[in-house]
Amino acid sequence: MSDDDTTSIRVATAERASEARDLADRHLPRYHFVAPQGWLNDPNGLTQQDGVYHLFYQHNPYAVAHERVHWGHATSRDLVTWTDEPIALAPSPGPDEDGCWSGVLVDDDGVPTLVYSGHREGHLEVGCVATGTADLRTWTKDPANPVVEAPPGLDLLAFRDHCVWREGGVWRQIIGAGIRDLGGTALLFESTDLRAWRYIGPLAVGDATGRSGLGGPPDAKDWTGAVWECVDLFHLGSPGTGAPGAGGAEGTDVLMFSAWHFDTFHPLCFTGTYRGDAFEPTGLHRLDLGERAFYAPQSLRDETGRRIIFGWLQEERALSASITEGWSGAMSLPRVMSMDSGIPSFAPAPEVDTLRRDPAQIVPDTHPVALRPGIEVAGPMGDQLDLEIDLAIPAGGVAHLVLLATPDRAEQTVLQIGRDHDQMATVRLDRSRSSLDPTTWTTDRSGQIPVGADGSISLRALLDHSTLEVFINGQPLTARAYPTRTDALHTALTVPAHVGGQPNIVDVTVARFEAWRMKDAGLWI
Ligand code: DQQ
Repeated sequence: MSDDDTTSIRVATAERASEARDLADRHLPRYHFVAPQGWLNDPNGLTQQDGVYHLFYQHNPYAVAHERVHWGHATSRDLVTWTDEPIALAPSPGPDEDGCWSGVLVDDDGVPTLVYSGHREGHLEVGCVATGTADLRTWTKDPANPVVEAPPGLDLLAFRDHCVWREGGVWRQIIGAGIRDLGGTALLFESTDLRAWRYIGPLAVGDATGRSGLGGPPDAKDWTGAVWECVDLFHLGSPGTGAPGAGGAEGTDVLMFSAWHFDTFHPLCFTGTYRGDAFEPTGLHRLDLGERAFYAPQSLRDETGRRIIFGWLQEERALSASITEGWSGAMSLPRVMSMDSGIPSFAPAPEVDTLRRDPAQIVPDTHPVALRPGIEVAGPMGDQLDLEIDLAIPAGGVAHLVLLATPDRAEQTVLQIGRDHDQMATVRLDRSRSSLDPTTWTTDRSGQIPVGADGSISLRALLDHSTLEVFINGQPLTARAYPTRTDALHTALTVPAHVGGQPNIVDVTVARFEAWRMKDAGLWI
């Protein structure tokens, strides 16, 4: 963009920032990143440079609508407090005239370079590049755009989103796509200059039918989808750069993608081996049991070597409510990804703990409590909380974490954990009474989590107004809830008296229950 464009967008940024605070509603998260105003979706261009984290994101500053999407930009030194930066990319006449869609930032021998998808209504997206100043604040689109287009001869449903890395002296990238009647895919390309790209072939292909055993059928929570959005390939779990192809024998390669098809939105990953021009999957994993509430994740390897992931927390209420409030979409908290016995495992980055205040030991670890069916332990009041709970659930046992509840339970959001297998437990988020507002979504979210032989469950729940991020034995479940009553602030841990209509006779041990209120953080203007 020219200097004039940049200046006018900076002014607009300051104006929209101050308006944003006036527009805040009770459902606006206070310690998650939200855009200064308007629309936010995918995280983009994640990087850390000289200690500073850069979070770019899909953003419409002018309307609460997924239209004419820009790249917003924010910076942070601690991953939890963010400073608004000038808009990085805006649509302009040419291949991105209707939107600058998702992409990444790479260092091209000292030249910061964005690789992103140019969007024009009615066309498949095309790959574009823009180069930046050293402070990553001002970006110039390359006159050669588009630099990569869908390869001929493939019947593609979509072609967009980029993962770019340096390998063996050349650039490689995968672009998300979907091949009609086959499934989602990541198409592999190679280049010496980030401008001229040679198509190699599909790095991996999903199974839209779900009949091959690679993921479930179309209604399954691990269906690999018709299209893969936001593909991301990296090596996890060994020393080194974490770049694809740079991993040793230790650890695993990971191919992360968001499976999409009309009303299907869920993030998945394959673990396996990237070798030559192919990715051989050995395992398929759900990245979040909350499906669309944690969508389009992108990762970065930070300067300390951690694999950090952000995702887009989509709204789960009527768009009209978001329009009235003037904002839509939040960024997840930063999650650190690791492997635990062959399964991807996630935890909030420890930086999140710096937001804790007012600690409360509801059940100290020195005095565990055996909870009989029908008995409950009251937790803290609030909707801006961090809870840590250690439980031991014997076979057949069930525990409920109740959040955002009114005293009469007319509104409540209930996380149920049931030890229904030796080594697994089923987690289910019941939102049937989350809100008296009938336009909010009530769909259950559920899945299985690993449990040790002793039935121990380690649970962390981060509640920030309408956002809920829960981590249960390393498996995340993200959801949105929008209670209407001002007294929907109660929390409790309980063992239900009945399960599935039958009396429950199994006690659950609460080994520890600690809670904190959380400070405001997110975006500092
Ligand atoms: N969002 C972007 C696309 C991507 C989708 C457009 C995923 O590039 O495929 O805003 O949420």
